[in-house]
Amino acid sequence: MKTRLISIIIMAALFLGACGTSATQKEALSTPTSGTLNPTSATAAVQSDAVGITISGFKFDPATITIPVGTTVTWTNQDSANHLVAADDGSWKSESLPKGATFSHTFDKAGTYTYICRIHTTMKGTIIVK
Ligand SMILES: [Cu+2]
Repeated sequence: MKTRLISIIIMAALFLGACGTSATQKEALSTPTSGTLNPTSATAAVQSDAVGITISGFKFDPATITIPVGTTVTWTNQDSANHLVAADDGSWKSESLPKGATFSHTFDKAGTYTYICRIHTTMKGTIIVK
């Protein structure tokens, strides 16, 4: 009789232990999921090989940046007008970006890349990749 009671207690303890483990796993799994729901802040916080350029007042800010090879540059349009970022050599270009929209390009080769806004061709920028 006593042995049976002990085995029931052990079973109960194992059951509770199993529940505790699965709850912890659920929490661990939900953490990256909620992170991907907010890509803007997650990208800024985690990736050190990423830089941002603001499009504001019909200017790229900063207009010229120097970055290491492999850096991802993200342009964010803060103007009410649409802008379309495009490399002078035609190797990459964004869509027409409305206010608040972003465009990203990763620079995998060293070189000096000049670009313009296709809509307002007086807007110019330079990315120097080293
Ligand atoms: Cu523009």
